[in-house]
Amino acid sequence: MATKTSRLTANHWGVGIARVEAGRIVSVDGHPADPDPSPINGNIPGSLNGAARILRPAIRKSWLDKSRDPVPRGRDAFVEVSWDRALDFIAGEINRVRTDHGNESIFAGSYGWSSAGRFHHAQSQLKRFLNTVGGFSYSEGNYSYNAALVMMPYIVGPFRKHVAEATRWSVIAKHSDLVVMFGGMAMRNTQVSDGGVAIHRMSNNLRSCAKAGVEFVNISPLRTDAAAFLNADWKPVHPGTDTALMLGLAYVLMSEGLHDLAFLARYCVGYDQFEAYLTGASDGVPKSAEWAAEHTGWSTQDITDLARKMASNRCMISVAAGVQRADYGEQALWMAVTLAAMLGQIGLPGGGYTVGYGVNANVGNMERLFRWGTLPQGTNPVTNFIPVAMISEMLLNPGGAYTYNGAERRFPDARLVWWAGGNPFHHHQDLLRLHKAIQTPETVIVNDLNWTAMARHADIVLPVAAAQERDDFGAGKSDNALIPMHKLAAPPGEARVEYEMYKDLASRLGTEEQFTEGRTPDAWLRHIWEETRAAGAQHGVSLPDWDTFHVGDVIKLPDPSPNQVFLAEFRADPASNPLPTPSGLIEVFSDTLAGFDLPDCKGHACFFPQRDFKAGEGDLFLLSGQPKTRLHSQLDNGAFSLSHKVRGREPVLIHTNDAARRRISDGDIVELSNSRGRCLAGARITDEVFEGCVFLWTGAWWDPDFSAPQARDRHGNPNALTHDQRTSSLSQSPASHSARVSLHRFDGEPPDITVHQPPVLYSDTDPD
Ligand SMILES: Nc1nc2c(c(=O)[nH]1)N[C@H]1C(S)=C(S)[C@@H](COP(=O)(O)OP(=O)(O)OC[C@H]3O[C@@H](n4cnc5c(=O)[nH]c(N)nc54)[C@H](O)[C@@H]3O)O[C@H]1N2
Ligand SMILES: Nc1nc2c(c(=O)[nH]1)N[C@H]1C(S)=C(S)[C@@H](COP(=O)(O)OP(=O)(O)OC[C@H]3O[C@@H](n4cnc5c(=O)[nH]c(N)nc54)[C@H](O)[C@@H]3O)O[C@H]1N2
Ligand SMILES: [Mo]
Repeated sequence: MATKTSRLTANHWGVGIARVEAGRIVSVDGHPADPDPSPINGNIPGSLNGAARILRPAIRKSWLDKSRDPVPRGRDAFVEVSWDRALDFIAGEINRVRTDHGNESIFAGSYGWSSAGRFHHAQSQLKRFLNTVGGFSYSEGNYSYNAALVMMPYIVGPFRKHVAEATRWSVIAKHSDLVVMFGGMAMRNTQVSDGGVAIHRMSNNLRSCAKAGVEFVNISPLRTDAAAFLNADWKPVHPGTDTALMLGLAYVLMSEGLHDLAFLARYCVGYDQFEAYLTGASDGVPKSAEWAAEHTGWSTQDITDLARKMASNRCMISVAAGVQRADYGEQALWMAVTLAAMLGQIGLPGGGYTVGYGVNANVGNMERLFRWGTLPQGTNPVTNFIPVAMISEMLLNPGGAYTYNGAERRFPDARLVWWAGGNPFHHHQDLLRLHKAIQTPETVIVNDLNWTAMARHADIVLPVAAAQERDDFGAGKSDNALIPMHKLAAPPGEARVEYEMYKDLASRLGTEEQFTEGRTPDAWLRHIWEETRAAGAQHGVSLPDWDTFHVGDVIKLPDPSPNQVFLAEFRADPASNPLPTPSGLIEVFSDTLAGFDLPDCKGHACFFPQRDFKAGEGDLFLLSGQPKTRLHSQLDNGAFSLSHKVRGREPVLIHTNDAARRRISDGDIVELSNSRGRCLAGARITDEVFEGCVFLWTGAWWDPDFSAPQARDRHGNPNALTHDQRTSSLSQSPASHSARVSLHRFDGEPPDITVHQPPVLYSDTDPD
């Protein structure tokens, strides 16, 4: 038992059981109890033992030399130094910046997924340490569903709570006739749940729906965004036009009297103001089926038919999280709520709307029973933060003004930037702009496992242990499993556990006792586990002691609400169970949002055409969803990720007709470009992508060739091409799905990929 289970590891994509030979991890397989384990585990051995692993602390050469003519960040060589030297530099920089400019000038939001593990969580460790030395500016929100986080509270209530309360798939199988999926429901994404997932339930739960005869409509540019066994009706829209389609559907409901006026009157406010927009009374443009057809590519008849079908069946409207990651992404969310309100099925089993099915393994499948123990981060005396997707904006406009969530705000003057557990050169848009923006701070520090593009933009690079190189436990944020995690191998080279490194740094700055509270990592794990046990006991769950748990198997707990129906209590009695909105009701019109008086988010859902489309950028829509072969950019140099590349480049899906017009064959290297940048990718020709769209997976490590036009990326990172304007001035969310590009075959000799090899490294003793 112990020999088998002592090789457990928890990853965001599932439990792994490792085979270790001569101190090295040679393979990681799924857990036998998992019906649908993720092959992403296959990336672990190659990446942890790969050439790109950071082995020693390193300092950017121009920074170390204090060069008057520095090589820009991201292009420079590095000098490997001792830990002592690196930590001395960092302690010196923290002291300099906080003395001369105040702690607000230390920016350490560090957005990113890092690794599973309750104790060794990279951001928590960094934040805890920095809080002992006066704090830091930070970031708020995420790249996943930020528009919902900011807007939903005004119109229905807190988004995260609502995702946890999503109607369960078992209820849909029993009660729904029809599921209309804006953005589909990509099975590839349900491999993942942050913090760890023990049982991948989505496939079986969706199969039950198919078996029960539930019909699915897949409104996504990718056919494969609906599992084949659902036999979904694939009816894509032009990207960015879901709101227009929903308006067309709403118009049909209204004009045929199919809307539920009793529901709108009892549970909503502001339908009349919205209707004035729908009919065109307020702006002269009726949002008719004909109008919607022009924008979306659907026929008038199809819009009319679907509206009637939705009204005459128990219908669940689903909006993929990714649909809001687009220009004016708030509007599709608000319009989905509005359309569902008009159908009047919100709060009924199998009816209403959900934003976020498919965004991870658990939505609609499972929820957490109680809160797990956690490493306390302490208190941050600095209060200034930025909306997470304004990173380039902040770096380029220190002290500058901006609008967010109805308030006028000011950027911090970030002099020292520290990133641990995230990769902005993966997650942010318009990477050439970010490359320029990140030249502005005085010092950039990055901790990572591998020489990612972000690590290459640092002045001080710290090599850290991977999740498989330290003891911990995993527990999904929304999955009910507790997973022992084992130190399966020693960190390579001089890589260290981050806690130990912060301890040494805190000792240099006089805060060691505050940081450690006298605990070793093992003592912290026991402490956090005892907190978890106590929380379990309050919920009637008896958990074993740490030593028993850590050598044992995964502990699975039941869903606290397996028959959950979203907003059922509100529907049953809205007076006793009001929504936490200003009116207590669903706000089809919001006085608060109207009062913000923003040009790009009004008092009700509106359609705005995409910016690139209006600006006449390239002739194809670029989509860039999550990759099935990895988590974002993590372990991109692992075997499973590499196995899907085309001649070393990230595959781009191109429709057969779009390829034929450009004389592109499957397996060709192609170049995608627009006014912001360009990249190479490997052509995969298919009828599974909507004609007029190209789909390039996210996560190929950015590999700019600074000798080529627009520093062409050799590898296929879509963020070489996306814009980094935000969804709107309300939520300032990322809008990565709204780029237009040109495409052609690349006939030159394709350059080698360099980013899976380390940068030029000198040793501290090298003369020069
Ligand atoms: N074009 C486009 N861009 C997108 C998206 C899109 O759809 N299209 N999606 C967006 C979304 S939804 C998201 S969530 C973001 C994701 O963006 P990120 O979360 O930034 O991406 P990851 O690749 O997960 O970055 C995690 C980094 O942490 C490192 N790491 C892992 N474990 C540890 C550790 O223990 N310590 C330290 N110090 N580092 C560690 C990994 O090596 C990796 O470099 O991307 C966004 N970007
Ligand atoms: N394997 C794997 N799984 C993951 C992740 C990963 O990196 N790898 N990342 C995780 C994270 S952090 C997140 S946030 C979730 C993301 O989960 P989602 O947000 O649900 O997924 P995406 O792949 O970003 O987008 C879903 C689909 O929306 C479609 N789409 C894009 N624009 C439009 C549009 O304008 N209209 C319509 N109708 N459809 C559109 C695209 O075709 C895309 O396939 O996935 C999680 N799961
Ligand atoms: Mo995400």
